[in-house]
Amino acid sequence: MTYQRTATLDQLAARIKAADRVVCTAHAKPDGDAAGSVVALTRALASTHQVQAWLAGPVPPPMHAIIGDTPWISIRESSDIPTQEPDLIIVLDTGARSQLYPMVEWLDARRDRVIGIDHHASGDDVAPERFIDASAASCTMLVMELIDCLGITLGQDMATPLFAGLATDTGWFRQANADARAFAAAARLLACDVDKDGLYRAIEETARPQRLSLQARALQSIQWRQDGQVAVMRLTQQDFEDTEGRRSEVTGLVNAPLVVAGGEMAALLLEESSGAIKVSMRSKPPKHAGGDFFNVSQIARELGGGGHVHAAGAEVQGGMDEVSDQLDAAIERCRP
Ligand SMILES: [Mn+2]
Repeated sequence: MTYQRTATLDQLAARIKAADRVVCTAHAKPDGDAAGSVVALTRALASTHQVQAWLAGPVPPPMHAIIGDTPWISIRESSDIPTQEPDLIIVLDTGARSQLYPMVEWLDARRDRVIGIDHHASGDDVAPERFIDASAASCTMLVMELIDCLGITLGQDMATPLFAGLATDTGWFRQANADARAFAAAARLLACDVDKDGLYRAIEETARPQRLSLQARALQSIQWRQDGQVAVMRLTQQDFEDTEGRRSEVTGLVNAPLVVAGGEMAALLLEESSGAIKVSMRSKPPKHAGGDFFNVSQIARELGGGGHVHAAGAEVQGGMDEVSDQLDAAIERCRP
């Protein structure tokens, strides 16, 4: 089944105008774009509808900077779903059943009342009427266009979460998806008095010093393979004990070696409390379109895991040295 648009934004706006009780929700474990989309649309509809924001699964702490004082309902499991029936459910920034896990059966039972807005290239038939635009850098860009279709004036209260989604989904405008349309949207949102520096601080600069201690340990452990193209790092249970670092503070550390010019791939071996080793891998896109690169999805599959071509992982049973050797062998088999 193909994941394509089945409705225009004007048609979805008409569905929203005809509804009274509306639920706005997004993929579980919301990121900046998911939270920003839900919060912006909830605020846009607050004066005309009985609208609820539902955020599924654990909500990462930095998201609270985007949510602000907007009331929201936490859906950790299906029993958290309110009993009052909405007229319309708007699913944002995903159409993937696997990303809607606490709500997917509930949504399936209400298909005729579910609409979707998404910018991902793949998804499922959760929302029969949906607007998909995979060329949009963020879902919040599409929510901004929907707010226009609804005839609602964009205020700072909506522009702030919309900008947060756009900024985080483009890596703060550094990634390839930060195109002319994304910058045009950013310019319009910033003109609504968005405090971008405050948002950056509140979303991106929230670490504890322990994170840097863990990072120092990881960087200290780097071993370069494949003529300096691949960096392999390790973090052991002892490193966590010594630094008082948390598992959640490892997020993003794997990327650090990629600042090196000839470094094409980085891996982080993380000793789990279970004794297994979690292998996280990242690689750079090819220097030129169509060029060679380390396909970490393929390497992950060799290790019994999976993922995307430039971001993948696996959990492997065995000791650190043993798993490191397995990784080396997998890289050797899959090298470009
Ligand atoms: Mn997104």
